[in-house]
Amino acid sequence: MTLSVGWTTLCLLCSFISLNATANSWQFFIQDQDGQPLDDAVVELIPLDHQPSTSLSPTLQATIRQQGLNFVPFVSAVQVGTEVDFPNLDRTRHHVYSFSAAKVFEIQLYHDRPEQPVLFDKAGIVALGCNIHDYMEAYVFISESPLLAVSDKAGLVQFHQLTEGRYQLTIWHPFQQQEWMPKELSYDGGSAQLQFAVEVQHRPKQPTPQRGFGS
Ligand SMILES: [Cu+2]
Repeated sequence: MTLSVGWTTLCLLCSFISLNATANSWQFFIQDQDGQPLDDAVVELIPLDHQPSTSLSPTLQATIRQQGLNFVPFVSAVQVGTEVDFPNLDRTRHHVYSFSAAKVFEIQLYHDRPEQPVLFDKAGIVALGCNIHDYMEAYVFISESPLLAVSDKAGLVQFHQLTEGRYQLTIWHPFQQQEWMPKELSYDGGSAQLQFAVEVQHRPKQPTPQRGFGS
């Protein structure tokens, strides 16, 4: 396992711990600046020496629910070409929109399920809002690479069946304090855990739902 570049200040703690668990896998452990596990961090690997195996490609469909007057999940990571469904599980109506360059759209006031999913056809980051509930927010990270995942409550992300070679690593979090500088990693087989720290400005991401006038 080798690393080929220096780390920026964002990488406060980077280390490799050998695992003997699953073969050909990388586990990423993402922490905040205080060493606490950080969820909702997107980890993107772009293979630099080969085309990603098609067996790694996710199904190009995803779902972001409107549930409990919030978006669930808060952060999604999808490959370019993914169709995202926005089912409304609440009894109130929502009006989902994005002004982000990667995808400008709106789904006018609706109940249940919108007529069609939204196609995310360009790489980038989309911030979602709701016209009825101003506090509602969520994010979609869209990548050309299928090697994408969002860290869980334990700050963990796993990639299996990796091919040996160089990868460009990007980590993104909606509350990050600085833009992440992509890093080059080299995978030479086996299994390992990689730890990275991201400096974030903590704030509540699921504020107490307030009644909108669409209620
Ligand atoms: Cu809403």
